[in-house]
Amino acid sequence: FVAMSSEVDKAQSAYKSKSTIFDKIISKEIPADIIFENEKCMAFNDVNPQAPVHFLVIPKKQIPMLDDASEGDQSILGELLLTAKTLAKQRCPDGYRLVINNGKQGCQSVYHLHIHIIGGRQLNWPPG
Ligand code: IU
Repeated sequence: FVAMSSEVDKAQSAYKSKSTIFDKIISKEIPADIIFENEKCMAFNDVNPQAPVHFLVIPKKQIPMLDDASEGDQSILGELLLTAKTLAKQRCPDGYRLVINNGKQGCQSVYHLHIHIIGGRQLNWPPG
């Protein structure tokens, strides 16, 4: 018997909805450990960190998943990546990893596009 990891569990039962908990973090309705914010995006520490450094970079615009991003999202996608890089470089000078989980089998549990930035220890490859 192998127990299903809770992250997989969550992803199995997650679905797209009009708004998510990340919208409430953006609007400050619920608190988060915010490390960066500008008019287009926000970064905050993950509540369930998988490494010494684990934060998320999200667009303020509602894009449920990478699948939903379009040509018109080019500049926000670039902004997310550059924001992730700038923050990661400061926090993880020896290296880090970016991850975007997309859909059920990709283990996505919150349907608001987000980049995971993970580091602060030696990471393994391949991921599970
Ligand atoms: P995923 O890629 O959709 O599986 O990642 C969602 C992440 O959001 C996951 O790592 C959660 O720990 C994290 N998270 C959070 O930081 N704050 C929250 O309120 C919720 C999830 I809900």
